[in-house]
Amino acid sequence: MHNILFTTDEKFAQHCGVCTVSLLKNNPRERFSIVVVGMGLSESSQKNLKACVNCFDNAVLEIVDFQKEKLIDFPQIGHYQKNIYLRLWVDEFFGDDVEKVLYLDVDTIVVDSISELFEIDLKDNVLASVNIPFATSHNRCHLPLEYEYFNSGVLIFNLKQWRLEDGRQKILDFLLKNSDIALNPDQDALNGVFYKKRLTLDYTYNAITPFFKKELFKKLGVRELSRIRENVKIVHFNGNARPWIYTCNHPYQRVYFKYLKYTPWSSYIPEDKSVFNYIKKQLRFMLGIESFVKLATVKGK
Ligand SMILES: [Mn+2]
Repeated sequence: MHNILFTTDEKFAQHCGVCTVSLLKNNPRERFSIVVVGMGLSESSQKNLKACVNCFDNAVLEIVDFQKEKLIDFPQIGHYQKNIYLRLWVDEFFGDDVEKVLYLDVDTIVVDSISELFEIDLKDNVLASVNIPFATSHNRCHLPLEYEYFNSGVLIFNLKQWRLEDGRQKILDFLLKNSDIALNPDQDALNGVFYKKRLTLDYTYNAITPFFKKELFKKLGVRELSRIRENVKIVHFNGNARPWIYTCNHPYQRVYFKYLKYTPWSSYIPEDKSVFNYIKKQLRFMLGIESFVKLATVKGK
């Protein structure tokens, strides 16, 4: 049984459902115990999320209502809501016997088997995560230059080590000391605290938006970029690349909508869907002003 953690608010419940379906569709031979943590999720969202696993016999989904009082000591930084911190209670959402938990941001979709992730020996590392190429965030999280900065949207927690090291307290200490500079609060803190105690996963496990842009990450080289695009396992719609917004031209937008069809939110229509915007979308490619690449094939069962 593999353990999965999602944290979501009401607005992202639909995307959490889509990600859940994508995970189960592409990993039919694995068994999953999924925990979704939210603060005051509506009855209908809870019902809908549970319905997402109904047509799969390899998963159970449990919803945990997080008590907001627990967040009292955590600083509110920038425009970020405090609910970004919920994942830090990962040790409380799973039993004492659980050693490994895969945390996924709800703005991701799984498009291939990720069974290998659960076979990795984490040794005494606290985390496993995926680097952001060419990141320039070292200074603000006191990260030595010889270490790479990682994205916190896909994380494997080694719960044994997390408990041993009192991960949540260390992150809180870091945030209280650095609240003026932590631009991406939780992500900066995880980097700043655990850079020596984490494993690096391949880019294909957290393919953030720039991997699908024509001009960004070019320095990685054509071959490496195609390898990542062709072998992607988890697509992360971070930044402004929101596939549920119609005018987004991310090549995996249609895959998002494919999995949406298997959720109770299947009748969702983006507010900005119109003939005018359809033409605009196509024109951007025709005029060569679209920043996203167009892929001949996309993954995802
Ligand atoms: Mn994200």
